[in-house]
Amino acid sequence: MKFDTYFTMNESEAATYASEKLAYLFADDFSLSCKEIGDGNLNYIFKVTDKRSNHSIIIKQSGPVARISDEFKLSPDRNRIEYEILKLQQQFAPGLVPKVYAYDPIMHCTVMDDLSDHQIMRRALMEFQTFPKFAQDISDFMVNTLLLTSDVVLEHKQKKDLVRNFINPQLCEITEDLVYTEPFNDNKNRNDVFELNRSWVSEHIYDSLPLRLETAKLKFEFMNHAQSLIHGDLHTGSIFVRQDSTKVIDPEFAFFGPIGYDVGNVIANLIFSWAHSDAHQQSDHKRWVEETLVATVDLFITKFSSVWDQKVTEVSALTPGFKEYYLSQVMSDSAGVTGLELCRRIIGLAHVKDITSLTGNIRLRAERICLTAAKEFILERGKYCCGLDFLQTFKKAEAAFAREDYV
Ligand code: SR1
Ligand code: MG
Repeated sequence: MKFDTYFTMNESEAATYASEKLAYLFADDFSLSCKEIGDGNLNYIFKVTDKRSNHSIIIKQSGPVARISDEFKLSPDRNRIEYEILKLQQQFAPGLVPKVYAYDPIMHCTVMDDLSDHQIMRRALMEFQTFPKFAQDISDFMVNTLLLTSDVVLEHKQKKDLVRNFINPQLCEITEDLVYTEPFNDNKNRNDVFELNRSWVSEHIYDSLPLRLETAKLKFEFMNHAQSLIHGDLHTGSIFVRQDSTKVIDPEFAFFGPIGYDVGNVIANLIFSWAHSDAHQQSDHKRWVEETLVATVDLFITKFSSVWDQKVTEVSALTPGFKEYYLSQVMSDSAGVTGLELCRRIIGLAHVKDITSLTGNIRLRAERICLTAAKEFILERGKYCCGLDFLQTFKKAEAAFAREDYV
């Protein structure tokens, strides 16, 4: 096989691809096997293993349509974006992303480290595992990849070159539709609402004009605020964890957008984990998630402020009071996005297993707590200054939905 014309590979073709194109990554006497292990919404993930040495690598290939639905026709060029971003993120946040070895612009695939010694964070959290380094690592990742790619640090023309290179219209369109538009509009959408919450969602979400107005404002903020090179899909399915290590994967939604988009995604997905542990009455795990969420926000703020003091040289950004103004905008955006992500994973097309694995009244309650908190995050986003502020909102929503009323 020549692999000089693009086609989507099956397992045996990916093994042949590795032996023809990637032999330098294996010992001389390799004998390869391959398994497709992807469970995401978009791409194919081939794990190629040398049966003799047990050494393995990952080949990630983009198809012309999304796996979740062929309604989404996508340029496989997203693979180039992912490769280039992973290399940049390795520079800004060393050790916190997988190492990449190669990119093939014909076959639209990227070759990277196999992280099989880690676990997908969402799955591990659903088993009530805890990860002591997570808050430190993810706050480092966010501060370093976000602040260091913004105009307050980068020379402005260099930053504009990066903006041009990482323009990502198709994947941004998915986010604009699935996160910002459809969950708040009950017509012409692909929403998938849990039967027992259908009328509640109509009354409290679709029929709320203030919510529609604030989400419209946030949508134009997402589309027009080229603040930093954001990951763009930083949920717990995009994070691999081990007790002593954290790796962020899947940055194909990356583009220059608002910093709060990444921060809000992390917070919302911790809240999904919290709701899952709450549903299973795992109070120790719930407490760990609460502490981790508060620590993540507070560490993000402290590190953002100290990296700002070390790295910012831009003359206007050095004006006294500007750092505090900038950070307060970031926190407000983060709260807004926390609410959006909570809504879209419950109402929209792409759900999360933390919630869909629940059934009956237990799921009804988990969804209502998340959606009630989501409304406050969006409508009152200006009030969030620290981790405890975030915690208080979903604890208040929890208190409003007393367990005995719903189980
Ligand atoms: C059509 S893609 C649906 C979702 O999966 C990705 O992981 C993103 O979160 C996207 O919104
Ligand atoms: Mg993904």
